[in-house]
Amino acid sequence: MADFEALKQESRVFQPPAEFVRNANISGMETYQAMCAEAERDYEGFWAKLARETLEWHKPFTKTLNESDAPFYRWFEDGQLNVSYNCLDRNLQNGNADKVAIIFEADDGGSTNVTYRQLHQKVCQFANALKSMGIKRGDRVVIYMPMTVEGVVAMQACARIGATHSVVFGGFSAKSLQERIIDAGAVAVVTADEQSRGGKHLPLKAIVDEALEMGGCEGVKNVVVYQRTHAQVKMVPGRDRTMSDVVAGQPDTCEPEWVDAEHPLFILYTSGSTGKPKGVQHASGGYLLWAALTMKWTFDIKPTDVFWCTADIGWVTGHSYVAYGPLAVGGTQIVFEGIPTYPNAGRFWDMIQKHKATIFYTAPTAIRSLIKAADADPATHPSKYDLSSLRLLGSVGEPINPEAWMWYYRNVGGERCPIVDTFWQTETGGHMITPLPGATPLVPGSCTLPLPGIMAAIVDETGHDLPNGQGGILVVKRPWPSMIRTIWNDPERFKKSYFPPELGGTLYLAGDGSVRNKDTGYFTITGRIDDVLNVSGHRLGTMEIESALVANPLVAEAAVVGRPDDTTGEAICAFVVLKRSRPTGEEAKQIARDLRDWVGKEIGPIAKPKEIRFGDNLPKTRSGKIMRRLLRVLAKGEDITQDVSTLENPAILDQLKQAQ
Ligand code: 7RM
Repeated sequence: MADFEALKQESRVFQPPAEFVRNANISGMETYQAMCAEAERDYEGFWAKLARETLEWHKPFTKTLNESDAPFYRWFEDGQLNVSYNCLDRNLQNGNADKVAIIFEADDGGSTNVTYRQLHQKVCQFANALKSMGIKRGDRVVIYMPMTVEGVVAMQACARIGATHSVVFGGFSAKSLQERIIDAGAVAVVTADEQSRGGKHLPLKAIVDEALEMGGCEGVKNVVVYQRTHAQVKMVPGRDRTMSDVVAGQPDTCEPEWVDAEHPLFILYTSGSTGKPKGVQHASGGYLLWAALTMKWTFDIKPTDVFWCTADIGWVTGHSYVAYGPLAVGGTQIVFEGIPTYPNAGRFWDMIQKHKATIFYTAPTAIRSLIKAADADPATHPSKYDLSSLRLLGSVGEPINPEAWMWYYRNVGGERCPIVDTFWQTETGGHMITPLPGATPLVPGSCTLPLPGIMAAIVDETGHDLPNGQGGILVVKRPWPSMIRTIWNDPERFKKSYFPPELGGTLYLAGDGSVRNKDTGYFTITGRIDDVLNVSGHRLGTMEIESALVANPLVAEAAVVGRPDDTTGEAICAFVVLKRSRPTGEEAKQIARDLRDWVGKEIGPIAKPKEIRFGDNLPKTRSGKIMRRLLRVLAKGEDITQDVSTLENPAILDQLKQAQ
């Protein structure tokens, strides 16, 4: 157990405010420790009790965890429920009907409130519309939508009828969208005419058309178009209809489809270490349980809170902490369509002031860019706004450096709000390692300790426990309810990726390195140990970007690495060998620009390399393996000090050293 006495000696430790300790849902370190001990003592009993208290079951479960087909774990498997019922109907019955569920703020600054009753009606109408198209339990529906109430409605409506949604982030290209539609075997796509971000209108429907025209998507029989901007878009007769058309005349109630707890609620594609994104499949019961519980534990949500998670519904954070978690606990939340820097970099602070947000959850990359912006334009500094409504701050998506943490703490939180630095992943469904605001003393840069019931540990390459102070591989020793169930269409890859035989086959491999503090046992995440990059909190596989580059007719070979970046955390650096001779000067610049656009088209703008360097070759071992380790050193602009005698072509390093 952690030695909390030791924390008192540390220079920068922030104790939970008295107010929090008095009122928090989990109050004090002793309570936290007692909960952890309870989970240790009776693991299944611990989870069963929480699942009964937190969710409403149509048919109660009698079996908590089935490990007979490990690592394909099954939770609450003989129980039945409906996720949308738990998020909406429950709130109509418990006095929340006229409570604001969503404060929607549009890109242009206009805002509207949607109550639980109204949201329920919208979801029911759209659920009925989906049913009228013949969409039924188990069918997959791809959602390619802007951050709007209708995006949440589309997700909840799928859940209501037992259809499995797969949300694709609106920044992904037609090609990426097509791949996901095919892999998921989608029967319908829900989209919008355009999205409005930062004052610009960006096409969505046209990208859907392009994706569907690429072929292989013949299973898609219906495309529903939410008219966000009312732009003229092509409508294919018999396939495409507007959202207002399909809901017109639909009843505003819809009997929920009761599904087994293990029924797939959604598939969300995420990058792995090979080229093809993985369709992470989540189950209804266990996933919702953790989305709701972490709202209560990590965010300490109370009936009067105004919760704001800035993540897009295209990412897992927008699933758990926009579309499901806040509704499952009857919370009021802000849904924001726009971007942090429009009309200026004070937008977040302005919105917190305007809507009196009490809990604010964003990514370190946003904080870092707003620090820079506030330096450049003091009018956008948080001190220019009244942020006194805030009581809790959160961080997610990548490690937060202590400098950014301190700025956030001082300038946004007014030194009164705890910061919960939440470590988790698409695969984990919800928070894993995070402070509890009414219990955990905070240390900037550390995500502190695992939540009760989460058996996180650090091991070596053979799966053996490492002592505190020694860096290693982050694993989870026991299954937990909201964990990934499988990779859609690829159970073998699921086993190999997350339960590798080298670690013994029973440990969940997160893919991150970590180290625990010698005295406190606090975890610090040291970054991915595989070929996954984290650029502005977005997960991207190096192989994915390499495949996109070599698909260009000019390119013979490409190697992609990450390098540290002050704002985006990591930046993408690509080393490219062309089929023709190595370009230099203006020509190199032009080809680099073309290749960046190419990657933007192949994957999406988020995957565009920040830098491209051309070489006659890449550094390779005698057996032909590209030495990415050396390329990472070069990308950082550092000199190579390692022994390069095993290289086939050491001379190439000099050529690749220079940025072009
Ligand atoms: C929620 C999300 C997951 C990867 C994960 C880490 C990194 C996320 C933190 C973090 C340090 C954090 N899902 N990561 N949160 N690293 N501290 N608080 O981001 O699937 O898109 O990414 O993100 O590397 O493995 S994700």
